[in-house]
Amino acid sequence: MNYKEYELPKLDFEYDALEPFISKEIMELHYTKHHQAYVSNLNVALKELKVAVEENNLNKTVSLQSSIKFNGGGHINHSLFWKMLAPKSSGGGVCPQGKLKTALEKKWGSLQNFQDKFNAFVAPLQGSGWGWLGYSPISQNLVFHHTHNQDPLEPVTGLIPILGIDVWEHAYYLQYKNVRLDYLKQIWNVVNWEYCSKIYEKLLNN
Ligand code: MN3
Repeated sequence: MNYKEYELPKLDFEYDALEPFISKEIMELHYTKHHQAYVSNLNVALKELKVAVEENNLNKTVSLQSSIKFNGGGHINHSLFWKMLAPKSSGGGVCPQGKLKTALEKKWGSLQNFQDKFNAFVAPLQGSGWGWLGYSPISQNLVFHHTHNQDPLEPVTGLIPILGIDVWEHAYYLQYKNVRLDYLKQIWNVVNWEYCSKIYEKLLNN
């Protein structure tokens, strides 16, 4: 059972590049402290899992699952999140094009209405979690979903993430205080729709 330890992925932009919508302070803490902690704790849990499996220690093996789900989910979710954001100067906030644009407009009428409905769906999420625009391979439809804590969308629900927004307080509190909806309204300015559109087109072509 050999494997490579997980690492923090490289960011495609500077910490201050999403300002004024996401502050440098939030971005730096979020990436270097929060995301790093998920990666480090995942590696610790996997190291312990390796030993537990080799020792046929089933109690220990089972007890490690929640840490792997939480920290592994945190790593999956944040790695996606950084790709799904882009500074304005690199196309952040530019409306989706192609098939994703068509699908969003077909279902929600307009991009603005889609964003309003997404915000209204995600803002009331109790506690910490993520808001998602997912693709259901079964209904072949775009759907809203939210997951709690660091539950990653695809492994937990089977939906494929097209867009994921972190709504843990650490993602916005230093700038938007307790007003999660204000953060959600502003984040559309830095959504990397080009990246999201590529995921969607790839799914349709498979
Ligand atoms: Mn986070």
